[in-house]
Amino acid sequence: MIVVLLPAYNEEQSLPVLLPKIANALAAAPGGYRILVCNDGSRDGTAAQLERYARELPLEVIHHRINRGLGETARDLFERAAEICAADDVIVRMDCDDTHEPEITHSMVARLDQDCDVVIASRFSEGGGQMGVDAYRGFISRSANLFMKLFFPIAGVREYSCGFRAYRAQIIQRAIETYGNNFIQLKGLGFTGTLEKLIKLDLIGARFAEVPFVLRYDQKRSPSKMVSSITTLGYLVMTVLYHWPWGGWRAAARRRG
Ligand SMILES: Nc1nc2c(ncn2[C@@H]2O[C@H](COP(=O)(O)OP(=O)(O)O)[C@@H](O)[C@H]2O)c(=O)[nH]1
Ligand SMILES: [Mg+2]
Repeated sequence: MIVVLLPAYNEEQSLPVLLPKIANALAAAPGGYRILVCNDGSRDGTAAQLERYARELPLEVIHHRINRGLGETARDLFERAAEICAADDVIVRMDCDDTHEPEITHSMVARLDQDCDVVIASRFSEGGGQMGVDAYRGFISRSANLFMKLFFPIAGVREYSCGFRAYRAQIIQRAIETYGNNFIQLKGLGFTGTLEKLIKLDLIGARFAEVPFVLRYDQKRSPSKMVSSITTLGYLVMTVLYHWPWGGWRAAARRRG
């Protein structure tokens, strides 16, 4: 089974485009599929759209009455997925803003089957790229990824910040067992949790690979919700937490063996 996780915050315009695309792409998936959406206190018509699609598709919704941010939303989605998945199921997390094409899921799952635990849809892999990203955002995103590669080198990974990834359910279950609520520790710091998940999985021995992916920012209907100042602060906090010699994440992982 493939379980698709969607964090949604004010995505009434994108969901009616994205959900049918997911259904089309995965209708023939051998073990079937399910969609798990967390509606994170949206103030637009997101809830109504989800109610409508839940009648047609295998769709489950987690509601946050208050907007809690991407970190807490991801935690709830991953914990629920870990609950409903068997060890060899696949968890795919993508954005709700119709910039991640569900079709690519197939190449991600195929790659996952060849001996890895996490497959990243990568703009920086041969054949990948991005459309509709302005020069400023392109520069920021490239610099951020170089920073991450320098401070958190992970074999097989060049794309650190894009949240479109496929995970073997087993590795998520193991991470939640190992870290508990600290699997995503920096919940209040914007989009930092996307990077934190990679690092925490690396520290428990996950194997990574990338498949090429073109980010379709040109299809984005909603304004970006990334607050770059908070996310940058999150990266800096994480750099200290990771490298801190006395009980930092890396030191703790070494102690665990
Ligand atoms: N649950 C939740 N999701 C959010 C929040 N902010 C952003 N998202 C979702 O996270 C994903 C990434 O946000 P997005 O605006 O696409 O960021 P960008 O692609 O980096 O510009 C989208 O699916 C958003 O709906 C939030 O506060 N809560
Ligand atoms: Mg996006």
